[in-house]
Amino acid sequence: EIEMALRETLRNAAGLDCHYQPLVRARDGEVIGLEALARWRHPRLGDVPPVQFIAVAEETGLIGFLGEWVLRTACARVAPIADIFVAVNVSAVQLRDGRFADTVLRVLEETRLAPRRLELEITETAIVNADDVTVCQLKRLRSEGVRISLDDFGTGYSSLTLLKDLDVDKVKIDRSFVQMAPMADDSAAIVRAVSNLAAALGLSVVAEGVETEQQRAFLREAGCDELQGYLFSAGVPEEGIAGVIGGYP
Ligand code: G
Ligand code: G
Ligand code: MN
Ligand code: NA
Repeated sequence: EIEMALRETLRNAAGLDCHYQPLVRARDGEVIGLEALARWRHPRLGDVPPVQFIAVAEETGLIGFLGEWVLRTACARVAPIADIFVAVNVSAVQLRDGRFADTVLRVLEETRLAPRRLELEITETAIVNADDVTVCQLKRLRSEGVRISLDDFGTGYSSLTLLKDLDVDKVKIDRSFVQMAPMADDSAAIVRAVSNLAAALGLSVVAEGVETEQQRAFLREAGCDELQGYLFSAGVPEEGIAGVIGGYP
């Protein structure tokens, strides 16, 4: 039933929406980016959680359409906002389609967003299990200036030593580690280790799921470059963007 409803929704984009959550520079609290988060409200099914409809879209081959809709919507919305980048989540299934890189580059042209202002968030599992088509497309997009970030880092099975071989610019430390640090010593140690290694490899580090000032202070001290979480703002609809950009000193 979700599949039928999703097909119908994608045909006219009704009920589909894109929310935006700020990414804050750890050093001074300036908002430097916005992560696009897909939302879907169906008249009968109500609010369907993204993990659920994205899984359905992946299984049914609808993810290409859905992903392109989110990408175009988010790029168009953020392009006119000076000095802010947009981060868009990309599923492993999208990357295995050989047309993906072309689609991204076309959307950038259409929306007049400079490639450097787009960041594609790929999960750790997708990158580690990347096939040739995926690897090739990620290289091409990076060579055009698009940034790649490794989402939910720490939840997969990759090792820290693998980081140096991956074609990525940024690592997003999963919120499960962020939220246990600074209270739990082992999580704090993981955050410090990832942050130090990433710095040594020239990668930026983002901490996700920051909810308290105590976490913020710890993460800044641990060397994270960017912070994201409810402490600053949850995802907001596009009308709310003006209210969440600016600074969180
Ligand atoms: O707020 P949140 O519930 O939006 O997101 C839940 C999960 O869904 C996260 O892992 C997030 O990365 C994923 N997600 C949200 N929007 C998109 C999207 O447009 N595409 C993909 N592939 N994943 C998304
Ligand atoms: O996997 P991904 O990082 O794309 O997931 C984004 C998800 O994390 C979204 O569902 C978003 O609503 C959620 N999220 C963002 N900030 C916080 C936070 O501070 N705490 C919690 N619990 N969830 C968050
Ligand atoms: Mn993400
Ligand atoms: Na994440």
